[in-house]
Amino acid sequence: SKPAKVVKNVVEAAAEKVTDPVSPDVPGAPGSAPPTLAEPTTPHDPLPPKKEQGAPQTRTPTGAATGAPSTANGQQGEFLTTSQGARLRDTDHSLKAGPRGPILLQDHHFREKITHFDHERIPERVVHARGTGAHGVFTGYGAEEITRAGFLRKGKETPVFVRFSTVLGSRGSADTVRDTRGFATKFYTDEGTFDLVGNNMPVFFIQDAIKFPDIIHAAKPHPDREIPQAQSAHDTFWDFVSLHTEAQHHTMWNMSDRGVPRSFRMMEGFGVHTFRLVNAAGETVLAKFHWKPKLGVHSLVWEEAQLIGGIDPDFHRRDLYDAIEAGAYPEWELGLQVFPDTPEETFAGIDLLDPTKIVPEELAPVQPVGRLVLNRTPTNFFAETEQVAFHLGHLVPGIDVTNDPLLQGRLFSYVDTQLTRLGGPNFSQIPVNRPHAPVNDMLRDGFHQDAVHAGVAPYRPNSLDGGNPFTAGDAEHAFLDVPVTVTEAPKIRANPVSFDDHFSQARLFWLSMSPTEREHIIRAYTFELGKCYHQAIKERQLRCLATIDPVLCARVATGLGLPAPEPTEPPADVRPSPALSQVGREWPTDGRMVGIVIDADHDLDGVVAVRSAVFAAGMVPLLIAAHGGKVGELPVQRTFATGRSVELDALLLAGAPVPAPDALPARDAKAGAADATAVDPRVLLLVQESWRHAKAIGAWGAGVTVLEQAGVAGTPGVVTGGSATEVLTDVQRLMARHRVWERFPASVS
Ligand code: HDE
Repeated sequence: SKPAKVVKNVVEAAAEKVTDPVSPDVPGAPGSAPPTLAEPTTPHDPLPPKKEQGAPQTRTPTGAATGAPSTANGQQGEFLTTSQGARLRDTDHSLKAGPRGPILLQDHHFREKITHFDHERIPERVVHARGTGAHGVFTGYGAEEITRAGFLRKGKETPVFVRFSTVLGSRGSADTVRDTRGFATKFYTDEGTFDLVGNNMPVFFIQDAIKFPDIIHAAKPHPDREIPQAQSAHDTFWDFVSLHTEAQHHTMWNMSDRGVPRSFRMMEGFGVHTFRLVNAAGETVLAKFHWKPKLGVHSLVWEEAQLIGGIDPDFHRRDLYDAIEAGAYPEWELGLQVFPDTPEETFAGIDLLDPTKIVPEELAPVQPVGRLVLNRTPTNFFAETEQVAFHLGHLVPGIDVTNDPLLQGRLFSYVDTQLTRLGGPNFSQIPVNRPHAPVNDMLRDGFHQDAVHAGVAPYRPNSLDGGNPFTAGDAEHAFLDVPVTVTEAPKIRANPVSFDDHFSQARLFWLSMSPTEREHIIRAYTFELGKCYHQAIKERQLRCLATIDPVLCARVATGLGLPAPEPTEPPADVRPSPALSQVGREWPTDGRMVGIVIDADHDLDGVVAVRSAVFAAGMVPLLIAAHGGKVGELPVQRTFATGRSVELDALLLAGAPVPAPDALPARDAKAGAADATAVDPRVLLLVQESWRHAKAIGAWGAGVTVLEQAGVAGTPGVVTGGSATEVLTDVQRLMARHRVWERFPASVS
């Protein structure tokens, strides 16, 4: 038989090679001792636990130092290089076979530049594609009694990133369309990232996530013509919501002034779903999240929204950016409606798991638990705003989910969509998505892996990496899945019976509106249904309105030229919630836009004074004149060609500009010479539009002539006075109410 093969230690084998083969000291040499066998690697004791093994955090989204070298890679270097760092001589000409010859395949710089460019775009979000973001800071007020979440502790400051969005439109669509707005907040807390992915409306179209593709397919442009863009005023949307009546409450919110916000800074935000909060003692409550804007909730009027869609489609994006850059930092208070965690999960008869229902604030007041200030615009829109990835499963200890079937479905959807949108599973390593808490996961590899993970044992249990990482307990701020009892029930595709009420809260909202707001709602339904082609759809939606309110139904029916149907069931007996109305209170005017029409001949001293007074009041003055550059010493921000009333919150008239003779179009000779005192028609348009949109208007001196020529002198909300600053005081008082509400027709009481 063959002798057994002798396995040698590799080290010894190597030693044999370099040592004198005849030396008797060498193992294996004739006359030497037999070889001793050893393991290929030397076993060692487990390492002591590592302090932490954070994911690579070279810089945080808020710019906080992490100790690691910066990866900032902008246009700051001295020389242009390739992506590999080779300095370039020329980036304007491709490498050709002679000046008139074909491009050579070997031109790596050409191919790198074009290939990268070809892949610059990523898929836009399937919903909420159009949005804008900002960084800020959240400060807790203290809420230990109801939740152990550390970021709500009194005085605790947490960096945040917020993204506001419309839902339906593509990335390049207009900001001011009638739509719901997203209000998503990423809190980079010490206990992990918490995402509050909310909207500016507290209810949703559907009660079960499985219906999401249906509502979105219905609301997106028609599949054949791909129109209309970013609109709900079309047949497929109204077809769906009139058939799927649980959408009627949310639809009512969209048709109200909430569907056309004045500014992201002037929107409420809502978590929509009910969450479960747990405190350090393990006690739980149910809760709904609310954002309350410091500037109040305000809207555009519909004509303004439509005009802005053409004049400045980036209106909301610009407004947020300009306000932050100007130092008028937008602010919100985070508030909680808190309910006892009972087995029924209801409050005052309202099912807390039904996302088509609100709990009126009069029944459960919103308790403030912290303050949000947005104080920094993104450095790079794509890197931050476009790549931010929210997920309502990003929870922290003290906040847990409930069984709301819409919420449960969302828990699946967000990561799933981000895998495609951000190209793989490692999007949490993109700077804006990196947690500020140390990360020590065992997720490995995959597309776009940015981390160079050390260690050999990304599994548990292990002995090779010292057994770590270890799991945490309560004392170490571990996340707690609240051990709620899951009812023993059969598997079933059904909703609780309480979800069947689709109309009572739509009526509650309607009854809570002021007469002016109701008038706006009537007009919105009439506009939207008037854009539908199918008679049957209009009639079906009118039947829904009849069940909500017969007056609403009758008015919309008149506008459509259709008979008003009888309600199929008597309108619900509900109590209004005055907190839902936007009218009737006064709010700070910080960051509001005040247009001032000037000309070289009238009271420039007064303009200097009023301009300073507008700044001092925390508002933004825009001087509007016939031409750009300067009038006297004053810089002009808008001309009669570039300025339009829709970007203003109030208008002041210091001058009475008449058109320069050569600016007039050639007239019919019979019409004779133009009236030398006739104010420039573009100024009259500014005044008349401001008036029609119920904005405060003030004039002094020559400006009073303009009011007269525009036909608005002496009407509500039009003030005159002896001096510029006196007029501004009155105008600011009117602005605190947002609009001169008396100017709107208010036939519905
Ligand atoms: Fe979303 N939603 N959603 N949603 N949602 C997305 O996630 C989804 C819902 C909301 O600025 C998507 O990353 C389903 C309610 C905001 O990046 C997607 C359902 C509320 C944003 C998705 C809902 C929201 C999104 C698309 C029904 C208010 C923008 C891109 C169950 C509480 C976040 C993405 C941002 C984005 C799914 C309903 C808010 C497809 C399935 C209700 C603010 O995952």
